[in-house]
Amino acid sequence: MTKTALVTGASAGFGEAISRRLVADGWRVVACARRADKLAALHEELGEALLVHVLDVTDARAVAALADSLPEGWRELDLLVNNAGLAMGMDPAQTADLQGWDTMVAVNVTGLMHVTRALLPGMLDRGRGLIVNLGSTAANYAYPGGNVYGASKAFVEQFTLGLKADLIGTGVRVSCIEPGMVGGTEFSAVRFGGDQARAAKVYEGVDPLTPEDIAETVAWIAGLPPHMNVNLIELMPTCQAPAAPAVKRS
Ligand code: 8X3
Repeated sequence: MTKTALVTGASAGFGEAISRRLVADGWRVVACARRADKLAALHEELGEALLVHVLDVTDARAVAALADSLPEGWRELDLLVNNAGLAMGMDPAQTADLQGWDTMVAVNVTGLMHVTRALLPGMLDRGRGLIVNLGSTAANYAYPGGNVYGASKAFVEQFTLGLKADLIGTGVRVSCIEPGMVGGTEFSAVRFGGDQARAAKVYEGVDPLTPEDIAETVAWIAGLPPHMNVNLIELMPTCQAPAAPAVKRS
């Protein structure tokens, strides 16, 4: 039987690659994002296996109505990929833009929380389902300017583990993927407010992970037998390692 997934942030980057991969693997995908034009292009490419659903995860009312707003036949979700997320700015906490902080919390924390809460009842009724949350290595390895972004991803990790505790015995599984450096997405450009040159510099001379690597991981987790749960999985490109603690010498 064809399985159905819902992917947030499906208009670009990881979400787009994950949607593409799931469809290639025989899934049907409800692709959620704010940008209708990007979703329409993905629909054009992937066809009827992809359902476009325009959604802003920070719109609490739309998220609360999410399960009921899906068309008949698309409501029995086997997989939720909580992918929508962003980093805004890399300034130190003492000078960082508060609006950027609020947006990160609204999307990475509140949005993820609300989407999860909206879709959990259906999974519990059916006694099966999988939630895959996109975290980050930034959750566990702090770096200058990572402040609220890292903290929001630490939330994603801990929320995943909390869900795991709550969902024991229900048949619903939950996983957190924590990638390090991934290239080929708009993540870095968004982080630097559209400064493409600065964004590109991050990946200069490195061979980072790709969105397809993340999609591969989601596909692997989603294909595991029902008795297996990946709690947390951390990924880095071969050229990256957790940084040593900083020391300020006089
Ligand atoms: C992104 C990882 O290290 O580029 O989640 O902030 S990092």
